[in-house]
Amino acid sequence: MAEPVQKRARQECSQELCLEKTSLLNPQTIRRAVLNEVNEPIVFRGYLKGKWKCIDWEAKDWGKVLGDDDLVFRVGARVKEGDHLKSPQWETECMKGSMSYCEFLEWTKGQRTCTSQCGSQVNSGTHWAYFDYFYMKDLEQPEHLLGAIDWGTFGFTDRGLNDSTLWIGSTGANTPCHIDTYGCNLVAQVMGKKRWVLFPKSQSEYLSPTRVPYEESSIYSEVGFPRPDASSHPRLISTTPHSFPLMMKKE
Ligand SMILES: O=C(O)CCC(=O)C(=O)O
Repeated sequence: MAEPVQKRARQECSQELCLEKTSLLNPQTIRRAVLNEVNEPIVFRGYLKGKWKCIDWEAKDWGKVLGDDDLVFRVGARVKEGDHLKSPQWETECMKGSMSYCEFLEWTKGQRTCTSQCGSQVNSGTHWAYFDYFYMKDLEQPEHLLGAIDWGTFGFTDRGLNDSTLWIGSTGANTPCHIDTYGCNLVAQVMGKKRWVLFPKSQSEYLSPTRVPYEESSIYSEVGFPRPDASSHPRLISTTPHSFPLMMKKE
């Protein structure tokens, strides 16, 4: 049942700009387009190369930024091939696990387990871990990131570490589908890859919207992404999502 939706979800983003075109754009034009002119996702492929220092960073460079501190990860079960979810893995129902960045990298390679807050041992074959919503200003040494990220590249010179969050996840890490009611987001993929599935606002009703306690600025979908069981949400079939991978390959 989920198959038709997943097939259509492979439709690529309609506003995809590649390096040749983006080098002609200036940051003010981008800002205007993002805030006022474009109502669909825009992907700037290759745009940050040579502009943001951290694009060339490797894991060891992020290790310097993140240090040996314990990072708190949201931990969820990986969905097995062929399985479909009747509902999302709600963030509040996920386990929590603490690891330093270096321990996390070992965990992703299967070299260690992680003890969740409820005492169970989780490994990366059966679970994903997501260090999420972490404000860069709250890093032990945020100065490492000064000059390494620069939203001025998109015309947002007024945005910096105070407004930016860091997300680090393993295979399968995901966030329940939601709409943030406060405006738009800029996302920079600086390492690895992540798939985004975005739905036109006008199709919100097909996604079984619901409110989650204490989440005032977001409306969530009850659909079980990333592997929805479409039979539980028959109106999903009427949606036309934009789906695109963001990928940062190291040369
Ligand atoms: O990247 C994610 O997993 C979720 C990001 C998010 O919640 C957002 O950009 O609104």
